[in-house]
Amino acid sequence: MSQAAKQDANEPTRTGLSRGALKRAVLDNLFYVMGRFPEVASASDRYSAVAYTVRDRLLERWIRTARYYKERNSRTVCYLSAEYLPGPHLLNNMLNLGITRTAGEVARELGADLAEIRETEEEPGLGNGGLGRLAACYMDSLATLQIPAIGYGIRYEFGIFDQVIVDGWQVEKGDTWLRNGNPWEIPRPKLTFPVGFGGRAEHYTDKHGVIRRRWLPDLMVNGVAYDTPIMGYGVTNGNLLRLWKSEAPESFNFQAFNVGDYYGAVHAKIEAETLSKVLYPNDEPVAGKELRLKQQYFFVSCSLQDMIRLQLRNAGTLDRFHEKYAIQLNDTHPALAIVELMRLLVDEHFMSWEQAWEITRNSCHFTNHTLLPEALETWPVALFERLLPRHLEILYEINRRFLDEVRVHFLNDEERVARMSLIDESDGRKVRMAHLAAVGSRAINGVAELHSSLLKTTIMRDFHDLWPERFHNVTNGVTPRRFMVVSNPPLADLISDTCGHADWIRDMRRLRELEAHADDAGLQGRWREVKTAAKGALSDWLGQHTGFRPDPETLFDVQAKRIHEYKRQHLNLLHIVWLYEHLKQNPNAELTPRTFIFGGKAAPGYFMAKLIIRLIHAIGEVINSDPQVNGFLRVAFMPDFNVKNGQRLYPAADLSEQISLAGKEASGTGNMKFAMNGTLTIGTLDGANIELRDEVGHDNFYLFGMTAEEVQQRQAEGYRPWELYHGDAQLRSAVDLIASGLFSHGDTELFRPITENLIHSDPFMVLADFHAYQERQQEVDRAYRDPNHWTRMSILNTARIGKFSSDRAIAEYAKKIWQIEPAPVELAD
Ligand code: GPV
Repeated sequence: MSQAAKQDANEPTRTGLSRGALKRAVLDNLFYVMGRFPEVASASDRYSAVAYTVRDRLLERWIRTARYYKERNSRTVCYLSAEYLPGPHLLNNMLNLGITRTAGEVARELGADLAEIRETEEEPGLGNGGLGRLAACYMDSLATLQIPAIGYGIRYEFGIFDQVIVDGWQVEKGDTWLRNGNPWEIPRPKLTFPVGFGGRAEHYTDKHGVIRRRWLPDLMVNGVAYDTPIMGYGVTNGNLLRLWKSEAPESFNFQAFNVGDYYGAVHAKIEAETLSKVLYPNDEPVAGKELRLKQQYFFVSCSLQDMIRLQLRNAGTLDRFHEKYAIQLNDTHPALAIVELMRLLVDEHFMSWEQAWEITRNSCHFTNHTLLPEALETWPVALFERLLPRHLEILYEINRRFLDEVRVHFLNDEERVARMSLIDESDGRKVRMAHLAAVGSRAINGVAELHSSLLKTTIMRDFHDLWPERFHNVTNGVTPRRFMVVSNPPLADLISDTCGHADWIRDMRRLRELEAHADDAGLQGRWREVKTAAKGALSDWLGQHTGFRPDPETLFDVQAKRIHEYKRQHLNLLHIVWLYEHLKQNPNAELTPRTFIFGGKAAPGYFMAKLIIRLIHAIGEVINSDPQVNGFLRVAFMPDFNVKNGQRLYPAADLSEQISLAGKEASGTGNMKFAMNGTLTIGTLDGANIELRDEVGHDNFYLFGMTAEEVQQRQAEGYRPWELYHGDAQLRSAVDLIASGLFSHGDTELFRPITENLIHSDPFMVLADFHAYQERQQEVDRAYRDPNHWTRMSILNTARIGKFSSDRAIAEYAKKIWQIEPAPVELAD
């Protein structure tokens, strides 16, 4: 035996990182955990055996971290989010542990293939889109920056639906991500908290003769903790993602047996378990759904009870709760935390209102993620009262004190008082969750410069007048670990090779070192090879899954995000239709061959979004089978866009479409993921696009369209899309071609809702921006024909994207919002 092999043999099977230790562990896990031997193991067994092997290694670090944080009683960030979209864990955890290469070798030695094993993994789709993915990026950066943090959320049994396409329509399929088990989570059956619903509040006299108020719920549910370790990259720190599953309390059955209502007991049990069953698949507005409010209260209450338990264990009192915890509310979905924390402190821990409010207001911080008025959460007071009667009383008391403050600050302004109230009295009584979040938080932030400044002048204007010091901006960021290193290893290797180090993975500003090589013919050649290979891989995947394999030699123009009218997939489509017509009329037109690729899910109840998916397919069907244009123009749709499929898309894109109407997209984060992978952007001055363009350089970004200010002005003047339609022959013929039935086998009804909407109301001003968009696209077309110039721009996009690392974003939250310091954990040997 060689020296190295001997060392390997001595390494512990559950923690060792050597090849020998890993190999033994995989075989061990296959045998003892999966109950299989290699010859009969399925791909899923192999995946699980490898996953358990990685998990064992995480656990060691994770438990060390937990012990260290506990000993130091470290200040801790508690990120409250109804959604998390972590994506597949396996490769990311291998990367963070630094064992990707060794693991690949071990797999080969065992006659398996890491690429095949990773395909087997089902991702936890516990979110809809940007907001949930942002939470996952932030968990990654918190751990990497060694900041103690717990992510709290819901362990949905069914995450976001799987999208399949049938005859060009989206069909939703239930997501059964837990079908084959989940090696990454550790159930904590003993760590449960009771959560009440309904009933009433009453007065009682405590043992000191003090009259107090309490809540007598009529339904109890238990929240059980499921923990997933989140490792930092290249550090020992491992944080905790703690998701709550709802269960019926055991006592249920017995109670019912005693009174003989067996059916009632079983029914109540099912109702309790329904709470965490399914994620609401709407990425923005969810109208008045009782179950949704229950979900929000359920996870918020479990999370706060857990924090209180930890603080009582460590400090014996709750007086310094706000020094121990920085609670971050990811939009208003967890805003009930403000009321629930008040209830727990006052009703259950007998604190005075004043002290409880001081603690609450100093613990909570609120991030807003949208300006869309229809997406601002409100709950009918009647529903709120039925589910949470005691909370409504507390909310009224918060409101009473708050409105007094407003009156004193702005004398004689009852209109303002009505506007700011936590209760909207204008149209049925409703609780305004954004107002609650603002009143109960120390800090309020938007997610891009433009968004944060619009917040102050639009939906949060009155609050900004009252408390200007509470307002901040933290521009979103995404993790380079997942969106570069895991998604695009050849690009990561090329960058490390060019820079002579891999430190950029934790210090993204160092990508700037690439700039010096942007014109280097050698780098440009390799850069193109990497991109072309990624395009080939994407083409193969699309070929297998849709039957259409795009030509990797064409320009890949990609729009991948949730389908929404404000994101304007239909602007992209109008341009494609115009191009098609143009090509038909000018067969000799000089044009860069292009493949337009779309991806994205529509909310199941969002009719227009679903029709847009249908239209993408309809246009694709006609164009792709028209030999007259096929050298130049193709349309593809990637079904089931999720984190895993996104990882195939970002590396392969030449052009990224970020074309929302200015003022509508709070930030956008896809824009960053594409640019990191050397994709150029065509985009509006919306959300983080503005900052992205400033960073990568105006010459390396295809800008078009109205500014947010121009949009406001135009709307104020009265926007008349039909005039644009009649005044622009090219625009008119593109719209007319859709209306003509060309793309619907002569059916002139199918797409009428889209064309009529554009001509007569066009709320997202597609027609107003069409011309500018088309012109910019022509410029893209010309630029792509000069490969050296294009590649230079591509390299510069990657080189200058450093700002958009979630590490930068989290460092800003830590400093400006949370006032928290890193707590580095050492891995002693
Ligand atoms: I509010 N966002 C989302 O995905 N779901 C929501 O419920 C809400 C916002 C998105 C915004 O639309 C994006 O602009 C933003 O980049 C993302 O949240 C993360 O901040």
